[in-house]
Amino acid sequence: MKYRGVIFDLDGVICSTDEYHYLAWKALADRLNIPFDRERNNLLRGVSRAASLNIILEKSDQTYTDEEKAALAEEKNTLYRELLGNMSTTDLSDDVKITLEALRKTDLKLAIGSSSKNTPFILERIGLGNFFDAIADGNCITHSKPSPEVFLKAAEMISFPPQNCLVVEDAHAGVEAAIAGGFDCAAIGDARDDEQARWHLSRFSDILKCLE
Ligand code: B16
Ligand code: MG
Repeated sequence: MKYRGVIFDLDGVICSTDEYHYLAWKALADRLNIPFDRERNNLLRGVSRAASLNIILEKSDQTYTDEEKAALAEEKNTLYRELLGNMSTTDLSDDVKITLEALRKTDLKLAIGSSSKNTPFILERIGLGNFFDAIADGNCITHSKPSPEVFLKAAEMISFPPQNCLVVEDAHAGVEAAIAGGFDCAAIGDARDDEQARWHLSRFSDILKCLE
């Protein structure tokens, strides 16, 4: 088998925290009277918190100082973490759970490659705190997707070169990051039809077909 490792994006792939990101950004945008909807929200997938805020503020007539932006990002994160607090093991779908269990029985190394600084908290909430062989996340990178940094770090952690790792992504920025890093990418959800991806998944369990 070509692949020795699988690197999963977290938000939108392993769990649906993307909905909580949307709700928290929407509440902030509404408070600031900035137009924001689900379509615009898709631009934030895989993008760092600070870069996401800048995308939202593009639709504002006001300018914000760096201090004000930091406070707004903090406000969103507080709201987001409140929503995350309600998550539990029931937020892991059966499709994801059963597939991960099947993959765990193989020799494949399994890693997370996420832009989120909340990754450890989320994994703990959904009962996957000790599941993965390596976790590369927003806390250990300086460039967020579409830079390949987070995936390269994950590959380094599991000691396989990009050519032997499959990245699973739901964001166009993430697919771009994977390709830039020399990885094959399996695209799902919002990015499913991304032409740069090698595989197009209708559901998480379709990963098994890429690994045959
Ligand atoms: P945080 P992923 C990304 O996670 C989200 O898709 C993106 O919407 C978010 O802005 C980013 O994490 C940073 O998240 O504010 O929790 O640090 O898709 O790369 O797993
Ligand atoms: Mg994602």
